Amino acid sequence: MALAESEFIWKNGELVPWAEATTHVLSHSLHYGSGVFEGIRCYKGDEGSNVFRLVDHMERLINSCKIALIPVTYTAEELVAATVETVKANKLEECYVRPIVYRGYGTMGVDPTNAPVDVAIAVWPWGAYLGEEALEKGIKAGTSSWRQRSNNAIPPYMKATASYMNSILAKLEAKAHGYEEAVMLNEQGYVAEGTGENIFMVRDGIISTPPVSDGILPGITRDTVIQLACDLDIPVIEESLTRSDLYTADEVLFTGSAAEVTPVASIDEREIGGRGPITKAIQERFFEMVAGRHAEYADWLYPVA
Ligand code: PY5
Repeated sequence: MALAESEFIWKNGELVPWAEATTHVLSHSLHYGSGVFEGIRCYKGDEGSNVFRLVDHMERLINSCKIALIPVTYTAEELVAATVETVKANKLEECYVRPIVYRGYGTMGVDPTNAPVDVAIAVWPWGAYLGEEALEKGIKAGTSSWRQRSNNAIPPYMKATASYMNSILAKLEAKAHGYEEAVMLNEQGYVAEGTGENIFMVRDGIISTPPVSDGILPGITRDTVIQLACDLDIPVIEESLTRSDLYTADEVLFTGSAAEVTPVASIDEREIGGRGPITKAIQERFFEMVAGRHAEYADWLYPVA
């Protein structure tokens, strides 16, 4: 599926036409994965468009730079302003937002010190990441034979471009086996996350999700779902999960900025059953909230206007 191109991309402080936002083939990050990024969504509300948890995403981006020792000169506030400028310039009511900070062209050794740090923010319309139907029916998932990188390898805590080689291996393997998404286990064999999503399960009315210490990205949608569940009086616990926990769960769901709240219909041919009542309640509240229909979450919506 081709990308729905927009008009302008913000690059190092300026809006440039989409086709001109290019980079050299000898860019450091292209060879060594020395970049960090974010994935964010802008939703249309009843009173204009809002970028969902924009400040939190930009703060996580700055934290990823910190872990990766990438000396970014923009502050989270400046990147927030640049995002709003980019969404406005492209006149989009709803879009996905992809900020990236990467080591550019300037040196070919592994030592990145002499490579410049480039920053870009692209926006484009992007529908349901795992398909519109998946939001209702759920997806088929499979446990990957590839393990999630440990906290002392490429830390899952930072959203690094390099991490996605791990995700790509797992995603291609899952697809080859007829699954739509992979479940990554960590080196200890506990459930970590999807290739671009966090994971939750429901049993006897209680929601469980792996703790960040099990080696996952501290997802902003994960945090959102925990908050929504608490507000719906559904208990949430963070605990290490095994694949057998998932196989025997009442409901399993993936969360992410791209994937939003996607139910899981089966894992490794064990039927879970698609969107159950708790997933449905959370999903409904999530979509109402991002559309601005719950005043109590107004702080999470950053207005574009
Ligand atoms: N885990 C991984 C490995 C991710 O890539 C993502 C997000 C998440 C969890 C969920 O984090 P959050 O809720 O903060 O988005 N993935 C990106 C996204 O935009 C890229 C997916 C293509 O959703």
